[in-house]
Amino acid sequence: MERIIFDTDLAMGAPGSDVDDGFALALAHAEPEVQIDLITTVNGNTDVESATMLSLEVAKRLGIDAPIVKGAAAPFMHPVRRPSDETIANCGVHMTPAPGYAAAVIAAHIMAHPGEVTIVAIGPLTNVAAAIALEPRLAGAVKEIVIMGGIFMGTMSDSTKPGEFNVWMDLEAAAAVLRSGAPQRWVGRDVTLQVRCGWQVLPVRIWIVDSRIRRSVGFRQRCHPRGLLGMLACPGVLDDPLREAP
Ligand SMILES: [Ca+2]
Repeated sequence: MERIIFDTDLAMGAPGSDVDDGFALALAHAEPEVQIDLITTVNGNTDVESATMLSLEVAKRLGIDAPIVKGAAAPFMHPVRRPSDETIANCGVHMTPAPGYAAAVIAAHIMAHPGEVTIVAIGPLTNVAAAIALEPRLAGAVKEIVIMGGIFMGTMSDSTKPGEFNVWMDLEAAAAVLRSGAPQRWVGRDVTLQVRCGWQVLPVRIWIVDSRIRRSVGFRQRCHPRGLLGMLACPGVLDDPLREAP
């Protein structure tokens, strides 16, 4: 059994984002050999309040009972804090995350289970770097940190955001994780760009057909009506679910 902490900037179609984090969460939940111990949220593809609310909603719809703890609202050095998404705030979701702050809860959980828990980080690395700063022994106690981040053999097309988003969003946090000494596996866009999901791809069909996921997509469409149409018209790269690949 692979025990994981799932650290995410889950946005589920907030403007400028994809549904890949929600898909990744669903895949992790569906994998019998994966146990989700904890879900933590971070500012990134959306503001951390929206990411937390959407994570609570998606987890509820999928039947995931892991605690969800809110994390960093802004990167370390460059406060690119996403504005609160009022569209999501007005969707009528009123659930409360578990108490605590993500970095502290991550550090405490890793230290309580040394060598047993993998951190799967699919957003900016602010929470993970803060956890390492809070508890330097974490680097030797975490089983592995698996990261969707970076691009190693090429460049992105957007000159205003050189590199890959999760690293670009919080460079200092990414650097702190890199130099931490923790066992880590980076899966960059070099890899994820090679895997595109279209209608012909079976997992997407399962995703749409599965009633629980369909309801989550419906929620997304309710929040952002153009989002679902855009996704269907332009099947794209699902970066973060590739963290779940063996
Ligand atoms: Ca993400």
